[in-house]
Amino acid sequence: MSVIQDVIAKVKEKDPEQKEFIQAVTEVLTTLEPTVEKHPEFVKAKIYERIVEPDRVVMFRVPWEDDKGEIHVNRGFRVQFNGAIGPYKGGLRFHPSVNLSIIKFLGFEQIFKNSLTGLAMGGAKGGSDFDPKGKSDREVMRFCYAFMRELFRHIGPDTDVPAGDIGVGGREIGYMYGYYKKIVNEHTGVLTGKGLEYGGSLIRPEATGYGLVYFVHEMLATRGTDLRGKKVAVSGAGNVAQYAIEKVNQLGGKAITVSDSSGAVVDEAGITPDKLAFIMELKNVRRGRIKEYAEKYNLPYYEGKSVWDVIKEQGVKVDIALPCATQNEINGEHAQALVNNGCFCVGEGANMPSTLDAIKIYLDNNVLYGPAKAANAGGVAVSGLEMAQNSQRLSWPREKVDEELQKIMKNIHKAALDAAETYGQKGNYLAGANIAGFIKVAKAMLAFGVV
Ligand code: NDP
Ligand code: 2IT
Repeated sequence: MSVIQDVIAKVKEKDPEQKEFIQAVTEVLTTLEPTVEKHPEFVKAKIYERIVEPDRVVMFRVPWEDDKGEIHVNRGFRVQFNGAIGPYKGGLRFHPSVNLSIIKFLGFEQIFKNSLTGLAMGGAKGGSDFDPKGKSDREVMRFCYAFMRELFRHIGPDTDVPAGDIGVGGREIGYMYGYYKKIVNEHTGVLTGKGLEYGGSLIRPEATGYGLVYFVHEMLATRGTDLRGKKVAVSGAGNVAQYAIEKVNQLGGKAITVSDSSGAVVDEAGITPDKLAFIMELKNVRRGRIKEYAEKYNLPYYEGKSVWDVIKEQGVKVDIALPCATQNEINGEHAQALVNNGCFCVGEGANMPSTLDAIKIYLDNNVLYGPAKAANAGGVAVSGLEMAQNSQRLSWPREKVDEELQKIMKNIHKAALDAAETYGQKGNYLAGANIAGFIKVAKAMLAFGVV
């Protein structure tokens, strides 16, 4: 058995119930096969064995009181996966599905994503099985305080800097930052995605969605085309989806789908800026359901379906797919339907939105496939720029941050293509991104000896 296959087998044996983590390890390690031959020093130092084991896992109880005074207990997590190239960095997810497997998969992916940005950031992820849906602002506030009451002792501006993810946006970061500041008595860049008034960076809210579309723009250029006139399927209606739609519009494309966890909408006329403003108000202010979008614009609404179900079942034609909701939203059948309906480019806004079967279909059909850790790295990249601004005690103008973001996405695209070619996988962004992200971290680990 190859070194790589042996490591994957051991991960499966050790934690057989962690299916998302096993999936992420399989996806990354399988593409690292070509590095084994070129780097016997990695094999000797057991880098492959070491990189799948987190530096540490913190799990804790989060008790909080609802508006009626009833006590609830949730579980909190922070997985500090790999700190070889910088302080731990990665988001916090509040969603009822959160468990150790999901946080480990996200933390593992974050190692390579953060490395690809070219900034000094290690990989981490955290969160809770708390469900913010239907909770009052005060309840969310009390939960965030209770979560930070334990998390504060594990983080710090040079140790570990969390940010947002599903269910954690500006509101939650505000409450967590306010509580951290209160108990530690320091005004410091311990979280990113902060409000502009207290150390946040311009363009951070936009960064993941914009960065995704910048990456897609780079991929399209390799085939001599661009976004103009392209029909784009976007899933989700949250932070990443919203700003992906905005940038698609700005670059001349037409976003024709949107969804949430209750259902999906197809809008063949395109989600124009005024309709996007409606979605933003609906989702960010009123915290309502996407069904209202279908009702307001008199469009068909597909209850209980994902965007990918609808494309498959209704035969909707699209050029580009941007999954921006959650992991494993596109399976093999969805991927085949996308290909059959003319889709030639997939850019992953969400983390691990495609199953291993779906990825195989993209690669077999010569789809331009931008994997999450490359395509959605713009969010954490601007988080890195927020950290830099906090250290300088300066705020950069919007244009400067956006320019840096564009540069970083271009660099990631090039690094992935170059690594793919060097390691005999020409044009394969998945292999290229994994290899390029891995090499830097592996070399740092090697330099430290056996720690
Ligand atoms: P939000 O919470 O802002 O939005 C998530 C969206 O996806 C919502 O529309 C939500 O529906 C939908 N969704 C979430 N879970 C499910 C599910 N299980 N089934 C169907 N729909 C679901 O999160 P973000 O936009 O920040 O995150 C979206 C994805 O992007 C995630 O995979 C995240 O890890 C990834 N990502 C986020 C980054 C960031 O900077 N925020 C950076 C890089 C990646 P509903 O409204 O019903 O909850
Ligand atoms: O998945 C991700 O990259 C994020 N949720 C953003 C992490 C960050 O630290 O900005």
